[in-house]
Amino acid sequence: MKLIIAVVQDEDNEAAVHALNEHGHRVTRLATTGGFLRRGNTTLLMGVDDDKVEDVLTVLRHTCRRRSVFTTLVTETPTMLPSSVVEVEVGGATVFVLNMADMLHI
Ligand code: 2BA
Repeated sequence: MKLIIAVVQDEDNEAAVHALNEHGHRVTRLATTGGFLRRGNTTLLMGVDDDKVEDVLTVLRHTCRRRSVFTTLVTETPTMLPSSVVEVEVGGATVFVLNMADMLHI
């Protein structure tokens, strides 16, 4: 079995979870915050059989989009301007697939 941890953008969260449920996958959503942009994102936890991993990845590929985001970087380096606007490409999804020893419903 695998534990899939997927960080998705909040904008894609509803569509991704809906599609995952439609495909029979159980999902736990966590409200999280990206360390770089410091914006809200959503982390999905899914415990799945090995043969379901590819289906989960396919659903995420279809529901999670890449987006460009402009963000202000504040720097404390004296030689640089106090802040600068940069364009960052976010997503589709950042996915971690971990081996899972067991999954229990108690
Ligand atoms: P954030 O940390 O807010 O990062 C948002 C986007 O900013 C990233 O998109 C990436 O394009 C850019 N970025 C992140 N760190 C950067 C840096 N040091 N310099 C320049 N650009 C940087 P994604 O790669 O699609 O990541 C989306 C979100 O997924 C991240 O939000 C974070 O919450 C999570 N994530 C990504 N990689 C991760 C990792 N290796 N471990 C844990 N979480 C990760």
